[in-house]
Amino acid sequence: MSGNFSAEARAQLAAQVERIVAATPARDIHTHLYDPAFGDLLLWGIDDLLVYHYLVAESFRYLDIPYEKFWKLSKTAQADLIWDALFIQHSPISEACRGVLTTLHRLGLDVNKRDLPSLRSWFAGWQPEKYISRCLELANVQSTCMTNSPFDDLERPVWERGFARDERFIAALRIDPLLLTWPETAHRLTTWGYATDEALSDKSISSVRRFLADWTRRIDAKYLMVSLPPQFDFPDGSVCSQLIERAVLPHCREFGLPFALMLGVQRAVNPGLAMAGDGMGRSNLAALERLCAGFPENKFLVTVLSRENQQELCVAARKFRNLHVFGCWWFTNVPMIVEEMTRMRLELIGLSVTLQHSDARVLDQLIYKWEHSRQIIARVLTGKYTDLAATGWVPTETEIARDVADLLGGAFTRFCAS
Ligand code: HDL
Ligand code: ZN
Repeated sequence: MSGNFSAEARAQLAAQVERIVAATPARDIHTHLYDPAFGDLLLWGIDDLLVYHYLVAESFRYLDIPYEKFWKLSKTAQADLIWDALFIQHSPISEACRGVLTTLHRLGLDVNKRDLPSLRSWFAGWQPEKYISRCLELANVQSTCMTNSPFDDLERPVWERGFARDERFIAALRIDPLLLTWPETAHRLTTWGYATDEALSDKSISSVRRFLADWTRRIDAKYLMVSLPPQFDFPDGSVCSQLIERAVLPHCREFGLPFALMLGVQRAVNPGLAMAGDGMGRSNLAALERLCAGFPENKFLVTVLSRENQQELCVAARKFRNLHVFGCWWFTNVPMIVEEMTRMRLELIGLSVTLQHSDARVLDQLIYKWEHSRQIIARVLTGKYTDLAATGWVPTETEIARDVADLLGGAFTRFCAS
């Protein structure tokens, strides 16, 4: 089949890749989901799907209700407003709207009825435990990494009480308040028994190290994570830089854990929108290169929010084997950019990348976020394998399955173990 890889052969290859991508379980390496032991912190069902902050932001483009009035409404009333604005008054063609419909459709519901009350009664019939398995099965997700913050007053007590873990929910230690709001965090650490002063004395640093070690062990964290603004630089003498260099990176080396950086989020550009009010900006990836070069014993898991940063990130990954690129984060998780990023990554860094994570906040979102991503990954991979076949190199079923497993979490697992 070299040279002229026939149209029929290409169609067979496309079907083969699509089947393998659909059948390969994914490891979802960043979500905001919770082990069922956290009770109501694990969001699921039609109303949580509708009040997802992506849809809140989009519905406010049509709603003239004051922000404060909206936030005082019940979740059901908020969902009613969003459903009417984004699904009834206008066709639900945005990625976040389409996602709700994909999820409902895959659950076997007839969205064409446009009947929100009947959708609600269907969800009322489910228990969380059973529904978790249903969603993971439909999404073909074998495990999800949570976003676990000791600074979250609702989450912390559950960890302190202890609970039997659901092994499908993996922990990741989120440390934004430590790096971004040090003065307040120093005070909180002191009240928790980690005596720190605002000045980053050696005593403070060792307290921070003890805090990180205690929580890493308590939750069995698989990596540490922080999201950073476009202005992030390293080193720049800031408290953030010093805490990274003197506490976080030594801790990660001691425990053999990656440090995950999510770069480019501009928090609260519109505070009235609450969680829906964050924006983005282009990051300075020279800071990342200095981290990777300066700390070759550390492992960096990185995703960036700006489309304009994606090529630089791929090139940085070509330079530093201690850098692992992951996911199409947040505002890049729309088909036109996912397709571009997926192709760019395969062409620039091959298979040593984790193409996607869901960032799901609502359990049922796993179904659409992975359905939409798998469609694109299969399409782009088919194109790349077709390019190979044109040289006479036709990938075998085993090779394709191996490659897809790598792209959907296998490469991440090896990177963490390296
Ligand atoms: O900081 C993060 O982890 C982001 O993913 C935010 O949680 C954001 O609100 C989000 O959910 N993006 O998908
Ligand atoms: Zn997230």
